[in-house]
Amino acid sequence: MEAGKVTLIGLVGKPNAGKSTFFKASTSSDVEIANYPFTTIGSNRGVAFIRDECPHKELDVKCDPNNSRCINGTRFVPVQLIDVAGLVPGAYKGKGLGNEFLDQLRQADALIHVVDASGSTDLKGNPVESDEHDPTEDIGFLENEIKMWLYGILNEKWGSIVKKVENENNKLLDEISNKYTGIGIKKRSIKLSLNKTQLDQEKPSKWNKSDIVEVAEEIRKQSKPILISANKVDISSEENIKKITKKHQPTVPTGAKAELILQKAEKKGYINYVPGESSFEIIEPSKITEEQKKGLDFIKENILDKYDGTGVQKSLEKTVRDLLNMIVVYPVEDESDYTNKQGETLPDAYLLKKGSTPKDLARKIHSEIADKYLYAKDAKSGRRISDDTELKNGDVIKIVSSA
Ligand SMILES: Nc1nc2c(ncn2[C@@H]2O[C@H](COP(=O)(O)OP(=O)(O)O)[C@@H](O)[C@H]2O)c(=O)[nH]1
Ligand SMILES: [Mg+2]
Repeated sequence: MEAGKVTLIGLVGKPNAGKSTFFKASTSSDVEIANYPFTTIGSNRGVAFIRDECPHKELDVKCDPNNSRCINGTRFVPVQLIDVAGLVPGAYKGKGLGNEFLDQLRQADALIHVVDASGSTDLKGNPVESDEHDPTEDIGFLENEIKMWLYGILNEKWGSIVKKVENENNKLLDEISNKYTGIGIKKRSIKLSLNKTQLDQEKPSKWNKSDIVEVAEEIRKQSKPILISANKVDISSEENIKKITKKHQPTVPTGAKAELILQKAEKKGYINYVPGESSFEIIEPSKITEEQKKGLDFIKENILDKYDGTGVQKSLEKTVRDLLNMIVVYPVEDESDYTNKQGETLPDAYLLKKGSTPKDLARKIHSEIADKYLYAKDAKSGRRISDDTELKNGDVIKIVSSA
């Protein structure tokens, strides 16, 4: 993992599915962070948050968060979100906004596919009679677009790949990795994918089109894992939600518009509500109109109670925790009082892949600290830990380096 690289989630889907609503609901909450590690963030790029229990409670200290925020013992760890340009069928052939879409896709670590679960928009996002369109069609369509894009990159150079492998004894893995370097697909993902297909890696000249497509599909699964937000639950049939969930895992029933409405009501001081929670409290019933009360009751009954929240925060957290397999780790420089050089307590929270070691954490902080890594200490126990220790969620770690 590169130093300072922030996890990036792409919101994808056809027009009118609710991507921008989801984006706004995840990136415009009042949770501001002082020094977040991103410099420029364009109109369709924002910061969203993953919640973690802040170790300050367990350690009985007061924290001074720096790259994240702590609210009532919950740490909000930043990730980046891109609202990817609307996707239309045939994007991989350069149709519509295809190329812009693919360029943004390239940068994403994982995707949230926002699906209009109500079936009231067709495959291109045009409004149709409610429930006329089968939303499960959208799932295959999006996977196909990405798969065919990856296939196209390989297929274009297949002749030269074959030559390099069969005449020059190069490894197929290396040749395919070279073709995908610009897309940020790791060699490890390609290796896993190739092995899974059981195709003959010594004889790529024998492969037909469907073999290359099969490899592209495996690489898509490895490098761009997808979570589905079955959006517009407020106007969707339960049957549609079930159908989508059956076809794709993970799927999270979502009400992006409801999330936005709750946040607005919270900002106006009508309710107490924290994004991600499954309930809210009306602060002053006399302040809201009968109409507003009805709207809030509808959201409570049909979304929050039924699906345990609006699903927006859950989609983000499931993507990071379950699809990307990430944990939160807290590096410190003084393990006796959990501070950095400035004396700030538990200043930073980093997302790392499960299975990461202390050296991976060092790499995430700064390449120089990794290069001059000596050893690490678990601040909670005060003990030195071995270099191959797998870090756990909530660990507080001191890296000792000669940097
Ligand atoms: N009923 C309902 N409408 C929604 C929901 N989320 C988004 N919409 C509506 O769907 C339309 C398209 O939303 P938008 O976010 O612009 O979709 P995008 O084209 O995918 O970015 C707008 O009219 C939204 O208000 C939802 O959860 N429920
Ligand atoms: Mg939009």
